[in-house]
Amino acid sequence: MTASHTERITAVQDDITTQRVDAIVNAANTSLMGGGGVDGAIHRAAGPGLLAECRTLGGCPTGEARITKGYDLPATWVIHTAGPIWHGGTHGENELLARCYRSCFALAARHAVRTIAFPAISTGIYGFPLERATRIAVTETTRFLADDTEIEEVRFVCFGMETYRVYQAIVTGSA
Ligand code: AR6
Repeated sequence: MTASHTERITAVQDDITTQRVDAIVNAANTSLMGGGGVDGAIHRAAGPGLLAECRTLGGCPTGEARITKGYDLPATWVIHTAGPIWHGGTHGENELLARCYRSCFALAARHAVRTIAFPAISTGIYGFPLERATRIAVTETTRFLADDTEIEEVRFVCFGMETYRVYQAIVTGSA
């Protein structure tokens, strides 16, 4: 029997590049050519094969996602998504961020992914307010899992204490 969708959502404070899951998500940019933050960390840990494959993809519009192999990472797959840059909240940022999560889940489903780890997309360099972004991440995940029986774990990997605190509160429903 499949665990209820809330039991399948976890939050940890860790580095996403070390996660032993079927797929990790990369908070990339529309070029898919690497960058700073979690994108830089993933490319460094995966090795040059990742960038070589990314070069063949022709970029990724904001809100969409693309999948590559994981190369030297413990994860089999990397799902790259381009989150929205925060421009004050009146430029469709909420919907674009929600679309990132939906696009990632759609690709995960097509590749028989059972365990998937997400970073806090758009909340670093792109400046999306953390609590607002976390609510969107958890809402979209809960919606997806309500109709899905294949995914066993959606792990939110938080890079700092503050991010972890916010995710933990929202995932457990105490905020
Ligand atoms: N593991 C998990 N989370 C991490 C890691 C890590 N190793 N490193 C950073 N984070 P950001 P964005 C967290 O800036 O806001 C890049 O240049 C970080 O603390 O990586 O979507 C891309 O190429 C924050 O909580 O991504 C784009 O140009 C979260 O990951 C741009 O940054 C997201 O922060 C994307 O900006």
